[in-house]
Amino acid sequence: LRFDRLLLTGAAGGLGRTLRPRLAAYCHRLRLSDIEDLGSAAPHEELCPARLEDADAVHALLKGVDAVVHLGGVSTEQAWAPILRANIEGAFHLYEAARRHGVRRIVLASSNHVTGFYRQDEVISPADPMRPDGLYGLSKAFGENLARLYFDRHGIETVCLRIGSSFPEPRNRRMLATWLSYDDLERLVVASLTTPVAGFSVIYGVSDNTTSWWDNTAARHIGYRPQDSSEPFRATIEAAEPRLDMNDPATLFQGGPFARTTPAE
Ligand code: 15L
Repeated sequence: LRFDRLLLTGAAGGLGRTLRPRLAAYCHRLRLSDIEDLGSAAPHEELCPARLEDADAVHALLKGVDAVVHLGGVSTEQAWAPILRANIEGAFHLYEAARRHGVRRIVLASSNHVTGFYRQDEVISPADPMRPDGLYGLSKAFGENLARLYFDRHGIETVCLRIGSSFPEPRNRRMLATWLSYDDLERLVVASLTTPVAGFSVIYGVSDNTTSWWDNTAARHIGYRPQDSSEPFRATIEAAEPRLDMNDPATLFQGGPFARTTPAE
């Protein structure tokens, strides 16, 4: 057990529900937050529902916490108002609260949609300029820059995880490149929490897939070694999706369907 108290935000979401039982092994107390129902608390758990745009609630959330896994916020492309409240104002409140309460390490769920307008025939690294594929990706770009500011100015360490597609199995052709297995997700989050020197790091959250758009050499210093691959799913996925529409932005760009024009725009 490395931590006295860890905070997991977005604990009722897809990845929050996945990490909730897995993080128990690394802390004495796990504080869980979301706006959705968190169910009932296990003996080691503290349930703290909070809206991220509520500064007071977020400050209370960070009190007495050693490190944060921040998954909370909007996780899809949608209208600007909810993105502004949860991902921009919410991220700001989180970092201000971390500063005020002396929290030294944050693992930030960023997204591959920070660079979603690179093409699928390009291999990029975290050093390449951001190219968000929509308002959601833009909000994640803000989160990464916010984290950078709070490291440069206040020494709060952040590992920004540009998560690809984390589901039980890859679901389509694109996910052959972007899939992050749940076991690799746990490896990545635990490495990000426990590496002695994290500084400000940006890493793609992806398994060891044969097809890859992301050079993840930058992940080596935190000790993340993916052990899963989408390759065993390839034949089934390609058979189900034999043709690709080469005029569809979802085929051309790394962000897939997020790179299409949406009603929000
Ligand atoms: C994301 O950022 C979303 O939160 C997730 O639901 C997936 O759609 C993922 O990206 C993806 O790119 O597959």
